[in-house]
Amino acid sequence: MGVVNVTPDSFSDGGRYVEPQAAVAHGRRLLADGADLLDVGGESTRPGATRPLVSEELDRVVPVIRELAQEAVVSVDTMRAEVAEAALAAGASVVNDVSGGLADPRILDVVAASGATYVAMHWRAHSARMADFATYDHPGGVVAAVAAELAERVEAMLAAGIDAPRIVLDPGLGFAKRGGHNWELLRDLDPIAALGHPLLVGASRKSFLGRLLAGPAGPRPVEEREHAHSALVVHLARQGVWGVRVHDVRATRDALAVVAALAGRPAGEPAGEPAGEPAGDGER
Ligand code: PMM
Repeated sequence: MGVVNVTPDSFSDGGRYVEPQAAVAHGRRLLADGADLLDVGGESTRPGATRPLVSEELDRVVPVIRELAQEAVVSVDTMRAEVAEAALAAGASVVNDVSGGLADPRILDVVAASGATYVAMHWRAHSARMADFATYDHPGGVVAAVAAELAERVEAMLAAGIDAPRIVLDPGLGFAKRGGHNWELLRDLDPIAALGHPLLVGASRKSFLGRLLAGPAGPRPVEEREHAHSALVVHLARQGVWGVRVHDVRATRDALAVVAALAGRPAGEPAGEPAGEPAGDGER
């Protein structure tokens, strides 16, 4: 899942694709790099962010989705029913809701009525306050707490009429989680996978990677976290996650090609040569 943030203030790429044509061009680059779907969002969820007006969010995402949906599978990254509805009408077929239906419960009805795929992320509070909610005193720690809270959300989705096979779950790295929480979740996704839905994971460029790679000057800058992220992609692919939400699709495809080659499977479309081809290109 390639990220198209149509926002002035996302932590990883804020302001670069606010103009619709820049966002569309970026989406096309991600497709050329091998993205399977494009996630178009108009609200930054960086810690402390203030929310845009509904009208601003609509103005940001709808024109971009209308264009990209003609050439790609598009998801809309929104917590708002009204935006989800407009995005689906513009051609999106997936709703990626970082709040898992908690921010605007009516979104579940919109998704149910449309038959769209629904990505439900673990979430506790809006970005301005989420740091206050990063405590997990469940006896099984953060992993059991996230699995239990996602299980409750699944109940609400099913009650709203969303078909079980259309539900994808996401542990919500960095959302009401401290660095250690993210690593605990990445080490043990099994209790979440055991809920019986495909998993999506968004680790790309997040601050816990910046802190992992910190040097004397402080955390590693956002755009220099890609190698560490590729290592995570290998880890996640080997556990069979359904998707990874990423900013650098090319690097991700490369990591997935390595995983496929090691498993003796042909790599996905954009990557590499068939296994067993003789090395005749002068390279080692
Ligand atoms: N992270 C961000 C935004 N949307 N959606 C899902 N499903 N999972 C995530 O982890 C997630 C998300 C924040 O990252 P960005 O500001 O780099 O887009």
